[in-house]
This record gives sequence, structure tokens and C-alpha cells, in this order.
Amino acid sequence: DATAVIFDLDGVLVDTAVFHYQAWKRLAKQFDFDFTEAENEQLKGVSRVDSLNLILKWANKEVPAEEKEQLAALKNTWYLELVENMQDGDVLPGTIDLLTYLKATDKKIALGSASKNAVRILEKTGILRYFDAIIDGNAVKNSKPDPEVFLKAATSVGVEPAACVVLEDAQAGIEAAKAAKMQVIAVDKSHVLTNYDARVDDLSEILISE
Ligand code: B16
Ligand code: MG
Repeated sequence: DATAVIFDLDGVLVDTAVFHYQAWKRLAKQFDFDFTEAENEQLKGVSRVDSLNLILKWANKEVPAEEKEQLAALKNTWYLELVENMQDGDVLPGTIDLLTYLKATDKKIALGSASKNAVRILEKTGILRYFDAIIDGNAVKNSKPDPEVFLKAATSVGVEPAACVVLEDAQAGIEAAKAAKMQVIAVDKSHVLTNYDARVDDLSEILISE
């Protein structure tokens, strides 16, 4: 039977959380808010606009809608400057081996990410060619925990949800996968996630437990 593996991007395939952190911190400084790493943790898997709204709330700052758009665009410019420094092979442990194995065994490979920069990141790190379908922040109306991103990924590769395995590092993503009636493996070194079917520290553990 056809099976598919649907990958989240940030925190599963690549370590871009640190770039999001640096760019948000730089933005927060503009309104004298000291954005912390702990706060950044809460933005994992959260869309750009929702992330900005949370930061503004934590900073007790109200801004008009047009200014919000400018702030989000500025953060993204700074974020993309950091992404541009990424190199071929700048991926998390086990990524290339797992993608190679899935290709060799004829599994469908899809991306299900909240990021609107997903294609650029896959290109920069050299793993774009492995993907049969890419569903990212540009392709969905509803953010995780809504199942839309994963259901669209399953449809794109022609695989039933029940035959899809999702790899996720954020609680909202795990809830999205469960709502889509998929199996979900948490990529969670710090043991902070719940409601998954299996858990690994990183992708290098997946082939071992197969
Ligand atoms: P962008 P994922 C998410 O990626 C990140 O975890 C989250 O921190 C970020 O705000 C979101 O993408 C949107 O990213 O600003 O590039 O559109 O984990 O869903 O792959
Ligand atoms: Mg993630």
C-alpha cells in the first residue's frame, strides 16, 4: 500500500528556530521589549502573524494593522538574511539518511509546514529534490492545530490520511496530525510534548526503530 511521510520543517529537518529567535529579538528591541528564548519556544509551529501578535501582547504594545504588516515584513527580511547563510547539508541529524531511505523504498515524501519561506530553505539546504509535495504557509488558510496543512499534503501525494506518518516538533502540529487521523512521531529531545504515537530525539533514531 502507498504510504507517505509528512515532515514539518523548522525543528524537524532544519534548525531555523535560532534564526526566528534572532530576528524577533531584533524587532522586539525596536519597541524596547526584551524577547527571551523561553518566549521563542512558545512560537514553535506558530505562524508569522500569530507570532507577532503574541510578542506584541507580551510587550503590552498595541499597533494599528498597517504597522503590524510592516513589522512582520521587517522581521522576515532579517530572518531571510540569516537563511541566506545556510549551506547545502545544513540539516538536522538523520535527515539525509531518512529521506534517502524513504525514496529508495518508494514512500511518498511531503512537507507540511507553517512557514512561508519553506521552499527557499529546502533549496538552500539542498533537500528540495526529495519532496513529492510541498504544503506550506502559502498554501493554507488555517494554521496548526487545524489539520488543513496535513490533509492537503496527503491529497497532494494521493495517500489516505491513515497511511500518513507526520513528524513534528510542536504541540500544535501534533494536534493537527491527530485531527487529520494520522500517525504522529514527536521529534522532542526535551520530552515536553504529549499525545503522540511515538517519540524520538531526532530523525537519526527513526531508521533504527523501524
Ligand atoms: P515564516 P514549521 C514554523 O515552521 C516555525 O516553527 C515558526 O516559528 C514560524 O513562525 C512559522 O514557521 C512561520 O514561518 O515566518 O517563515 O512564514 O515548524 O511549521 O515548519
Ligand atoms: Mg516545527
